[in-house]
Amino acid sequence: LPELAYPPRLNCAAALLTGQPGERPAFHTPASTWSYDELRGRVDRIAHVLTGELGIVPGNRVLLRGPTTPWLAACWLAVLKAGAIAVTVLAQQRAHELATMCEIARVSHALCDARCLDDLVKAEVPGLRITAFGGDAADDLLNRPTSELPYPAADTAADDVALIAFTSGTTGRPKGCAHFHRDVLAIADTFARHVLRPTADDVFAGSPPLGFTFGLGGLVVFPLRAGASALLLEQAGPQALLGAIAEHRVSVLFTAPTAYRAMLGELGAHDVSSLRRCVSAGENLPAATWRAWHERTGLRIVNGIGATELLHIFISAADELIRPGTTGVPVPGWQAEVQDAFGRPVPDGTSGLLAVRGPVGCRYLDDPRQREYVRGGWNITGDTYVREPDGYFRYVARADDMIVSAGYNIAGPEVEEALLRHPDVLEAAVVGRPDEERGQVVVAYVVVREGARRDADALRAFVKAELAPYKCPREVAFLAELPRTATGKLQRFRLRGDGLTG
Ligand code: 3SK
Repeated sequence: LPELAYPPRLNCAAALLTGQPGERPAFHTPASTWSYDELRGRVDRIAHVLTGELGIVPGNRVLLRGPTTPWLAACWLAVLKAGAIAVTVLAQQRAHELATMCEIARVSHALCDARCLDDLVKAEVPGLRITAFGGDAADDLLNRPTSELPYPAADTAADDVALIAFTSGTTGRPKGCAHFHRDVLAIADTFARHVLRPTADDVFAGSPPLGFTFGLGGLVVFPLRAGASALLLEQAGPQALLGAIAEHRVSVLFTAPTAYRAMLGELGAHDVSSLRRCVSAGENLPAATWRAWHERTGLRIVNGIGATELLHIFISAADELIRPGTTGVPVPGWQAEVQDAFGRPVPDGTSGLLAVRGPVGCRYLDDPRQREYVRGGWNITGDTYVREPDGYFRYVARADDMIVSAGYNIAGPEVEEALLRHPDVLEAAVVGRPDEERGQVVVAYVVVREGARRDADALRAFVKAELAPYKCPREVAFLAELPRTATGKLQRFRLRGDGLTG
């Protein structure tokens, strides 16, 4: 196993911004390029504003919200460089969700792209100090009076918390995962270094947002650690990705299986000859998708499984080691096994719970579910897996009630809670139904109050206003009652088929 020996005092943002030639590109957008010198200058200016005018001190939790832009990435780096803790959330998340996350992470400040301020303001987080960036000059972080001097990085310990990332829980309440400064470098020094093997000439791009650690790693941490560059796209749908790959000569692509399938339908005359690595994670990659992409492009997709709890990918394979239909083998630095419910390894070829351990661990913020995730020194990811006799890990299913739709993890109970806030809804159960295109789609079963209308469109619109749109049920079916056990527990498994009608 490779040694990951970091010094006891470590600021990962300073480490990620050191050593690259100043004139080399760091970030591109469709319209501009930031050199490493420009990036370093902007990060330092922001860090001066944070610790000067905004009064942020090491350990403060700072919410970051916005579409994927170099400004958002620079804010993330500045927060860490100043020794504060970055709490990244998705631009699509609504006021209700933001309020919960701010409460869990005890957020004191927010840096928010001026275009998505509304929901954050609506969240009415007590005492939250919101600063906009990217908007009109008066409010812009970079247009505030500040020192032009380099910003000396905060003297953080390697195991000081650098970031808090959220994952939806099966009970609906999101879980905040704390990760250290050394963890940020560890994901680059394990998965990226040993599987992607990037060079300074690589151009990274992809669809996952920076509020999802899949995107944070693939579009910020990995390229900077390699002295490479990243193309940051606000719109990163399959069509936009294909255009951008050709125009910017993208060489390392991060996206989900759904996007690979969608891009296959659009490949046409698009030139993808610059691609060297295509990474797929976020949901299981079917062998058929891998083969179709390989046939059309000659490229071997690097499949991987990662988790917010463990920051990034821990099982994968590259090049000739890739075996379609499997996820791969533990990334150097990581160990994995398949266990039974009592934490005992099961024989190869038998399905069980995936258990992993390595340089990054799960640390939920004040959440009893920590005891379920970390057992006997292993992280139990909640996935059912088989290890084949040759040591390759094959995905079977999610072990819990999470719905995985187009790469998004969606907790059914969270959607149920949103539905139950509608005055017409008496009971609700939300499950994932298998779907060829998206892996699963969200389906809601609803019992309405007596005399209330059964209006599926109205309920869908209601949920869309409460939660990020990707959590909105594709279908709402109405039942007279929900299936329950004798003790009153909801039997979700009975709803997963198509078997019930109202
Ligand atoms: O949650 C995931 O699926 C994931 C995949 C890759 C990297 C990071 C994460 C959180």
